[in-house]
Amino acid sequence: MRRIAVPMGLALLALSCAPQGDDLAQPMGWDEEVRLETPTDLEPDPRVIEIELVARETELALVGAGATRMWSYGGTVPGPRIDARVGDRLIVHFRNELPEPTTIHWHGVRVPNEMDGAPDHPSPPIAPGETFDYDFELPDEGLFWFHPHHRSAAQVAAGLYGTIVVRADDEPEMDELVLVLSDVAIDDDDGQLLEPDVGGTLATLFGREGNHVLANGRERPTIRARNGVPLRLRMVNAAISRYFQLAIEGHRFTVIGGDAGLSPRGPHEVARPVIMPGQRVDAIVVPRGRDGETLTMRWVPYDRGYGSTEFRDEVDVLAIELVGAPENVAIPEIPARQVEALSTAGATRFDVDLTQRTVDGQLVMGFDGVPHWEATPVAAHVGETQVWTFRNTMDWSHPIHLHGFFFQALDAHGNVVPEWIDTIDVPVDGEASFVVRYDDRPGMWMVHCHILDHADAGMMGMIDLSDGHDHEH
Ligand SMILES: [Cu+2]
Repeated sequence: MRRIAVPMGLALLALSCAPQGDDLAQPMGWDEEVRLETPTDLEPDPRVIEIELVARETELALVGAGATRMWSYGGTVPGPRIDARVGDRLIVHFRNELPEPTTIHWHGVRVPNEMDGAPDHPSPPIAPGETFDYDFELPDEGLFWFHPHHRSAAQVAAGLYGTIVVRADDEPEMDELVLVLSDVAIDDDDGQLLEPDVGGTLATLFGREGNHVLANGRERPTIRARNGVPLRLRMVNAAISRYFQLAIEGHRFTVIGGDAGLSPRGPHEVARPVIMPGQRVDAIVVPRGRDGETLTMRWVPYDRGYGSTEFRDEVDVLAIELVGAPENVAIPEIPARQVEALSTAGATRFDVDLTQRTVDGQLVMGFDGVPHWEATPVAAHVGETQVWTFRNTMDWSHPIHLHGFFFQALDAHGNVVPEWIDTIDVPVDGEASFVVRYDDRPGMWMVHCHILDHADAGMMGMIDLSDGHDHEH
């Protein structure tokens, strides 16, 4: 009896865990409350991922017991997690079943311009009932995400966001959780989403933060973690305005990566990582305590301008239930990444003031006073290097995101920081600069504030990247 009991037990364990991709070493059901859907791959070629994706209205019990009418990719919030390897081709057969047009933007992925999801550049938004085939390569490692770029504040706030994990061949083997941080604005009386323009101009200026903080679509979900064993948290901030500053009592985070996979800086410890809207942070925590103790990862108010910290409480984001007596497992060796600093010699320079004004009683935000719908695109050429400097005289920070290209930040002394990123914070009464070199993907590219209320109010510019060939003849 004893001899067959062991393999049977193992087989049962494997049956219940393997389909979800669980590591057998982790506690049973460790990620049950935070598991992200993984879509069915229709293509047998291991280097091609071909999936169907539908955006539609979905009723979900996100908060409390009642059902909230959300918009979702494939019926869940967040939408699916697409798992890939560097160099894979991703084909997404997308169908819009929403009552309004939409697009999908693949945040951080260096896609060809026609796959970027910028409305009318070159394709118009996908009308209700229509389809669009996205098809591109995943050239870089890292955690990426996708979301609409048409009425983005409203559509993302309604639940439209999903993730792509692109793995390199040499990533460390360890316990890992992809964590999609967001929030949702719900009328707690009827359980339904608040209108996207609730609060009017002042709310737009501040950037709307939902009244419920979500981790993988749940309010304060629980994971079960091995006590004293390093846990890799691959985090993306999918909230439309909220900055996530995170803390775990008595613990520190070892940051190993960001927007573009593992960081060339190598592992570095921080007490409270901050993740801007759109940004990714890859960090290891070693959860440790008594057997059965629950640690709590909290959202801590972060000063992103007027009203962002005053009279605000911390919010529990994720509960970590410790399983077993504490072990002493070291953080595994993190593979090194080398990134060369871009040279700013000969770069074209652009200085942009981030602005707000009122036109006919309407709030208009923009670059140098001009909203994106009136802006003249900035000309750029393939191979050109540009240095962009954003100055912020407003009362709120702006996380500026460039589509299609990674860039490198300039520090306070103007030195280039050799790390690829795609979002940079422009603090209150401050400025921020980045250097970008355009590779051979001509087209119209967006650069905008990732507080999506700000982007929709006009804080966005266009870069018209040409390859030097005259397409008129
Ligand atoms: Cu902004």
